[in-house]
Amino acid sequence: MRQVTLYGAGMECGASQRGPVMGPAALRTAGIVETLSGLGHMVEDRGDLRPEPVAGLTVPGRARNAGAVAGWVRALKAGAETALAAGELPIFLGGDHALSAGTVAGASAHAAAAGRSLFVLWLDAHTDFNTFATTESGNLHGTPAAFFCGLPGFEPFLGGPLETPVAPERVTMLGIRSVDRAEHDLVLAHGLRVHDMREIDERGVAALLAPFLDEAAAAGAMLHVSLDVDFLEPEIAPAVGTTVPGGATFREAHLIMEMLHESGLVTSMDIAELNPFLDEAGRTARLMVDLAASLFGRRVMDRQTRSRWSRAA
Ligand code: HAR
Ligand code: MN
Ligand code: MN
Repeated sequence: MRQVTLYGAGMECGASQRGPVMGPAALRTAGIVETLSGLGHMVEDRGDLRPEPVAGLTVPGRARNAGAVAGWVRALKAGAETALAAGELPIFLGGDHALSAGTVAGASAHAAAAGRSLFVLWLDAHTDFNTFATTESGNLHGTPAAFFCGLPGFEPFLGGPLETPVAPERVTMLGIRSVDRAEHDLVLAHGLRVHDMREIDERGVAALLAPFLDEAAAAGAMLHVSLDVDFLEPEIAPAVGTTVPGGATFREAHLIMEMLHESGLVTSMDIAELNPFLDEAGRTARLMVDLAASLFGRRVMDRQTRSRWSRAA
């Protein structure tokens, strides 16, 4: 049983299309509170966070809505730190993926204060590793991973440098199939563990995820999971503004969630990029809630065999 708290983060200023503002409401309508409570957890919906007001912020390059994004990043960083310090397992309901600049920064600040390391599992079609200098679109939802890994140039987000960046070698990305040219070189140079869809095809998600979970367990680490709707194949998850064909299947995604549950390692989570304006009668919102259910312990059969993770919750 976990103390799960939900925080709406309906930002859309980092995205190219409008609609993610409705994401938190759609996840609530799809029954996220009832579903997680039904699995035996203590679940509390803390309502929607609001961005901090940020005035007169200017950034180099072509970044769009930088001041508004900065306001959300500051509020979300503080929100994540406060929730984790209170012993909660927060789930942040997006909202565009720029929200993770704040949530992961908050989680890493908390981990550092607690003397633990933070591992990050990034489930996405995109690496979201652009900087103000490399972004071609100017959409800041393409930048959060570069921000929380401490790449230079993001000082305007917090009004100073990020004090507790995440070590890039503790970031594993799965599902990747769309990376910009300059972003690609940055990802390689910084040593993130990026597993693209081809690697999933060849090796399977379990073989890619298991060693990462083993390492996080051995380190006594905290684990933040950031789930972007476009990680999934668009035919099963159409409600996202940046669909890319060839995504993770229903079972690949559920298997990841089931392994995460068995690991007992997850300490915070984002559900990002849901755009209900593009959904088909709520099916994507319901799928995201079902994936969260698998992460929080829903299963078909009790396992007869012991899993490799002894800390199973
Ligand atoms: N790489 C592209 C850009 O920076 C697309 C980024 C899209 N990101 C998201 N979240 N939708 O993953 O503009
Ligand atoms: Mn993303
Ligand atoms: Mn994406």
